[in-house]
Amino acid sequence: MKRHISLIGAPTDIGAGARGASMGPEAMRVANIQSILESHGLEVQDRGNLVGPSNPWQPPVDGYRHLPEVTAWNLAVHEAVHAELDQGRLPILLGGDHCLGLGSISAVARHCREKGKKLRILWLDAHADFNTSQLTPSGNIHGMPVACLCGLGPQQLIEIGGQVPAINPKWIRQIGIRSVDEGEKRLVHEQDLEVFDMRFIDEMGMRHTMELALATLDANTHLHVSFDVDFLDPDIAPGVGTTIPGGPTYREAQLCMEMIADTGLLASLDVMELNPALDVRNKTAQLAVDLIESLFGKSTLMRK
Ligand code: 5AB
Ligand code: MN
Ligand code: MN
Ligand code: MN
Repeated sequence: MKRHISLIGAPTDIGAGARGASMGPEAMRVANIQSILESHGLEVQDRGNLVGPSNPWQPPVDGYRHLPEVTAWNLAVHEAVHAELDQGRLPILLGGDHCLGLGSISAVARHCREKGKKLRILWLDAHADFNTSQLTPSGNIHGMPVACLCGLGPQQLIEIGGQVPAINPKWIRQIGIRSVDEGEKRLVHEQDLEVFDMRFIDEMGMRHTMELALATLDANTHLHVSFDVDFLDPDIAPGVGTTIPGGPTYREAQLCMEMIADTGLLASLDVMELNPALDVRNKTAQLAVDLIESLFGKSTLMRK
């Protein structure tokens, strides 16, 4: 894992169905993300916040809500994330809603192409985010970034990384999924996405799930984690726009993060969908920071 970290704030809720994820980056700072990572011996630079169009809060047009504004934000995220990777740093994107996973992961994919690296993406989420304009029940683009990355979406979004599709669906492992829309389900099957849903985690346990999700990595693999905070059970993480019951417990989430840390391959991270307007005394932001500590190698005892 790289020891030089850059925090990039993307304060927008442009792709979401509820307002408030725009306050996510500041809530993570208030929860001391920088000093806590520094306390683990990491060098951390806070690059401040990106700027982009404000949220016009309009209904969808042709199945997309705020497509021009979503495009502008994703272009800004793409350039910022790519610039950090180019400097050999590990970007942490502080969202912001999850439509920005497109800008972030397309930048990671571009970087991997340039450097001849393999890419593995862990998508931690209650949702598959695999809708298209035809399938979406909402028009909210935060429900579409994985499909866009796989080349299924509007031209201006799918081409952001300079190559269409930006990624191969085989590079993704989705974990914690428990809410997939009807048409979206068909597309997930059609594209053969590897999904470890909550039923799988219930039956097999988080340990076995993560062993499978992290199988076949090698020293040349860039590991990207896209952490939608609604992955977590809403009892412990109420501060998100789209809560779905039955998510990972505190211990399951910790184990998930610890096993990712153990690979030593984490090279970029998104922390998305945190919504301080719906949180209770910033506890969801604090929990996210706590889990990120584990992701960067904090453990109870010394480990070899
Ligand atoms: B999130 C829903 N599938 O498309 C849709 O939080 C919810 O980034 C999407 O995972 C949730 O509107 C998007 C119903
Ligand atoms: Mn480059
Ligand atoms: Mn999501
Ligand atoms: Mn979600």
